[in-house]
Amino acid sequence: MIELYRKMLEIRLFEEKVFELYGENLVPGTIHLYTGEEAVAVGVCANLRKDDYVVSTHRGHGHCIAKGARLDKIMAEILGKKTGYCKGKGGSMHIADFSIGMLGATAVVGAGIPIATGAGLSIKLRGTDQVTAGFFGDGASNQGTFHEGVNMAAIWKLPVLFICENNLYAMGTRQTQVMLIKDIAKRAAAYGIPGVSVDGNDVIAVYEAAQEAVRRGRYGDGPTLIECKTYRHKGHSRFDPAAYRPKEEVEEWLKKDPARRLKQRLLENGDVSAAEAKQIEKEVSEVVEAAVKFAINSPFPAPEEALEDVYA
Ligand SMILES: Cc1ncc(C[n+]2csc(CCOP(=O)(O)OP(=O)(O)O)c2C)c(N)n1
Ligand SMILES: [Mg+2]
Repeated sequence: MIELYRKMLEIRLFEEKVFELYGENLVPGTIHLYTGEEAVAVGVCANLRKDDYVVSTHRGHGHCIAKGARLDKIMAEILGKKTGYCKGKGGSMHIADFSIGMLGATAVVGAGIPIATGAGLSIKLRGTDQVTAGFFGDGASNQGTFHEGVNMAAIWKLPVLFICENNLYAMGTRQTQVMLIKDIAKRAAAYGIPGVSVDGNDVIAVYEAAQEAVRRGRYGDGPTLIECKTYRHKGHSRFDPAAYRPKEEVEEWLKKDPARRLKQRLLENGDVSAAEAKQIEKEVSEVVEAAVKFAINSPFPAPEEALEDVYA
């Protein structure tokens, strides 16, 4: 549980830095922060092995960090530096690291779902006991790719965890405006697979749901749909003030902050003392600081490198 807390904190403090650096005009392109949703990535990825796969989204920093990617290389990538995961040419929404099973992110909403299915098919064809976790939003679950990707994984019993991060909004559109159902997990019934809705701000609840889904995947029982109910603390992207959200709703969700909740639990159970919690915070913030330093001091790629690593 302490490790889960540390990981959530890593994502939180890392993104606070990204937000700051964006304000200083050091981040090319836009950013979509994961702040408030950390329990989803951390609870799921804590069940994964290094050789398991993750397919991410436009809101992907948390997935990368939870899967074990290096903070300094993610930060360098976000700042467009040569030392970044994609040599600074991918940026915030395109971080990949095949050596840890991070298959990458995509800015195209819903496009990662069939890729997760494809990774599941590759596992089945190779006959290993790996699994794939594909993350996507509530908005993405309304795309045709969701139906196609989940149905195919279901009929072929592929080892895929479909993780729907239901943060109640797709940009400024509320879930209730575009769906007549409340629980997206109910859609699993249409494909004959298990679907569960969990409190996505409770890292232990997410962990336990993912544990069962991973077990199913490894034993050849097929995919699972897990809907994690959560909330993004910030707007959709950097410049969205999120004026479409009622103030009381935001306040309600801020009270359910997943990192603070776990810290509270650890303190109440006596698993960590206040001093130990402080020490963890200090250590994490030092790692994040080092990542920022590394990224800022790294060079940009040279103009003549622009067409390298491009496939045609
Ligand atoms: C195919 C496609 N349509 C629209 C967009 C513009 N867009 C970017 S993010 C987003 C909302 C996605 O919402 P959701 O899937 O719930 O993920 P969240 O941002 O809430 O994490 C939209 C519509 C896009 N990038 N790709
Ligand atoms: Mg959403």
